[in-house]
Amino acid sequence: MRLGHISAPGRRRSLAAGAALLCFAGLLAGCSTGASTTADPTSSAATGFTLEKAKEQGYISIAVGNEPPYTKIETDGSVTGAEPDVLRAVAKELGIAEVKGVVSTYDGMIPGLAAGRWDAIAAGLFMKQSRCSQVIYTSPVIVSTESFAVPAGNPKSIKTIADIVTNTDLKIAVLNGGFEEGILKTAGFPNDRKVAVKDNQSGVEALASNRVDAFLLPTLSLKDLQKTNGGFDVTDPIPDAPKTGSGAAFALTSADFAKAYNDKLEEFKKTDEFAAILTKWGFDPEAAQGVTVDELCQTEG
Ligand code: 6CS
Repeated sequence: MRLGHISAPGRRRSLAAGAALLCFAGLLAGCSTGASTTADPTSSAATGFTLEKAKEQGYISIAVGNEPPYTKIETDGSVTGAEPDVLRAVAKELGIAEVKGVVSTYDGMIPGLAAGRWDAIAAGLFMKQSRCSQVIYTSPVIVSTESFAVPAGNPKSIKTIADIVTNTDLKIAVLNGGFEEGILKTAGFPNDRKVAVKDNQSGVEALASNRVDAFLLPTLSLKDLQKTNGGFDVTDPIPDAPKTGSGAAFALTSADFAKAYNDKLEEFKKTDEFAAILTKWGFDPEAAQGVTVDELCQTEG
C-alpha cells in the first residue's frame, strides 16, 4: 500500500481500520500480509506502530541489510547508511531520539515487520508490486541502479539483462529472495542458470571461484564490495534493469504513523541536509525527486 491512497482523515482511519482488521483476521489464520508469521499481541504489528509507542520506548527499530552505502552497521553497533540516516533525521523531527538497526536478509524484512520484530524497514528494500501490497511505503528516498560484478575485463561482455538471457552459457548469482532475483524471473531467465546466494560475500566468492559468470546487485553496493574484495569489475548501470527505488516501509496496521512520518519526510526531502546525506553515501539526491511510490510500485515481481 502507498500513502498516496491515504487522503482525507476519515478515509485514512478507515484504511487503517481496514488494514488492522485485515491483518488481525490474517493473524488468526497466518498473517494476511502473506507472511506465515504470528505477531506478538503486544507488538507493533498487532496494534500498529504509533508515535506514542515510539516515544514510550525512546527509539524506532529498523530492519537493515548491512549493505553499504544503503545501510551499514558500524563497529560500535550503531546503524548508518543513506536510508537509516534519512530516517534518523525524520524521526528526530517527530521527537524520536534513537534509531536501532536489526540486520535481516531482504526476504526476511517484510515477514519480520509483520511479526513485530522491528518497527520499520529502512534498508533500500526496492519497491515492486508484491512488496507494495504488503507494507506501507513512504515517499522514495533513493532511486538507484543495478550492475553486474564480472571478472576483470568483462571477458564475456555482459552488459544487459538481455545479454544474460540470450547467452545460454551464462550463470548468474543473485541474493536469495532479493529484488534482483525478481528481475531474472520477470526476464524469463531460467532457474537452472541462476545461483541464489545467502549474502553479498557469497556472491563475490561465487564469481571469484568461476561458479558464476556475474553477480547482479546494485551498482553502489558492488563498488563498496570492491573495497574489500578485489579481482572483479563493476559494469556500468544496466540499461534494461528496472528503476530501483526505496524509502521507509511500515506495517499495514501503522497507517497513522506512516502518514505522520511521510509528511515530515516530504518536507525533509526539500532540505540541504537531505541532499548532504544522499551525497555523502554516493547517491544522487535529485534522482528521487519527482519519482512516486505509485510509479515504483508498478515494477513487476
Ligand atoms: O530490495 C532488495 O531486495 C535489494 N536491495 C538492496 C539495497 N540490495 C540488494 C537487494 O536484493
